[in-house]
Amino acid sequence: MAPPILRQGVFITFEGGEGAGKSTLIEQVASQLASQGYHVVKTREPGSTFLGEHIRSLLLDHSERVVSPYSELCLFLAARAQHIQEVITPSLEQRKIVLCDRFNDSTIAYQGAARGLGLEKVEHVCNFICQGVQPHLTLYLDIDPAIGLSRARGDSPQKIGEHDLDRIESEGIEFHRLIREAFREIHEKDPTRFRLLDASRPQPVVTAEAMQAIRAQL
Ligand code: Z5A
Repeated sequence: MAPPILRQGVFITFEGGEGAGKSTLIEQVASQLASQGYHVVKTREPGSTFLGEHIRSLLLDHSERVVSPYSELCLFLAARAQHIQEVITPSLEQRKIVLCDRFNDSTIAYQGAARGLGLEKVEHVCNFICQGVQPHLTLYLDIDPAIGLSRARGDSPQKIGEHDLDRIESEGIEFHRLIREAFREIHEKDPTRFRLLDASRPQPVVTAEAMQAIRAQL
């Protein structure tokens, strides 16, 4: 069977709090799309380029150093600018499906809301550095942060705080609640592009709903 031909590249991002199931979902979606003959690129932020992976380790390093929220924002954006130039734009030009773990909406939720830099200001700088590259579809995995954090560390919601987490994961539960509120606000403003999936359901159910949304986009 001939591989399906896309008229243009398709850029799909995956968003959610810690342990919502983004990486797992991307693996499932990528394998289903590849089995149907689509050319798929899996990528993530921060990371996926030489510069981006270095920035990732700086950002997630769990040391006692205090990082300015503005420095944090600039580093995430630096990784993104490089990622767009090296990976996202070339893949879209080759009419591939790009599946990206986190993008601008994470920056708006984490730095804009939870770090308090302001949702609109952060959205504005994100748009500036992206130069028109925006996701066609975003699948937001919505989950109670207590459940997400416990999934991320593979234990029960009662044990929060007992594990060795990275610098951002180890913020308190209130920080993670602000992130969820911000994601929900983005969904309310733009429900067509920013699709909310209830991530508390079993993984195959979440994947089936994600695939339905993706098929509609293709
Ligand atoms: N960050 C930021 O602040 N600003 C930005 O602009 C960007 C990022 C781009 C990136 O770390 C960090 O950077 C992140 C946001 C911040 N904060 N932190 N920390 P990361 O990429 O390493 O972390 P993450 O994106 O949060 O990934 P994660 O914790 O690995 O979560 P996930 O990918 O959503 O979950 P998962 O690995 O697919 O699943 C977690 C576990 O749950 C795993 O055992 C699965 O088998 C299980 N799972 C998955 N789905 C289900 C369902 N449906 N039911 C039950 N169990 C499930």
